[in-house]
Amino acid sequence: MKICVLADVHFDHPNCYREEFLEAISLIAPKMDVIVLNGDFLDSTSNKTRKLFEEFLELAKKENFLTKLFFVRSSSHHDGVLDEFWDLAMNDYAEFSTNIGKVICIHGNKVGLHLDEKGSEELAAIKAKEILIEKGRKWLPKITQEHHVIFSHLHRKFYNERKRVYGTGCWIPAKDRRSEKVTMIIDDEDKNDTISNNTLAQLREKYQQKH
Ligand SMILES: [Mn+2]
Repeated sequence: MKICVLADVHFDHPNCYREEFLEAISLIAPKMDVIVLNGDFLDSTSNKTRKLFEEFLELAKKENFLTKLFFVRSSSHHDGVLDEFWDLAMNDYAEFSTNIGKVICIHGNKVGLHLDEKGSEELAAIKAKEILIEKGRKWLPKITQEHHVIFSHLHRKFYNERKRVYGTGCWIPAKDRRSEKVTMIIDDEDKNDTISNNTLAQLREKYQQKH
């Protein structure tokens, strides 16, 4: 199974790297089974946002990946417009059973993921996973150590294979530029590179049609 996770796109944000995002999604889409947009796909709830979103859906339809899209909701503040598009595949999380175990994608704000003063994004995410294992949430499946948990929201790329906790980047300017324009790909049949964070250059290398 091939799953792609893109998050914190903030598609209608004036500083969104929209062209690069569209290039990334167009490059990988033909090879993916599912494309998870893990929250904060949109930034505001204006009419302009609605129009841009409709344009994105048109493009997805034209390029035949509309049915591969799965939207994970973040907050009504950012993703409110999504609720008007009731025919899209959407939920507050996305869970998959793969050859490497269960994978769950959540937008961190929904489970209280935040950065405390001293902590790092990665530590905060590890802690958030531990709390989920301990206490759970009514609206979430039961989460165990074995789950690979993919958190968005902090706009920070990290990768902790041992703890099975991962952070996605964002498509607007970030504190650390290495967290910008990152595409996470899970390919449970690729033994060498099962979960990878890819820059646009790496995507071009891997997925561009060779002529
Ligand atoms: Mn965000």
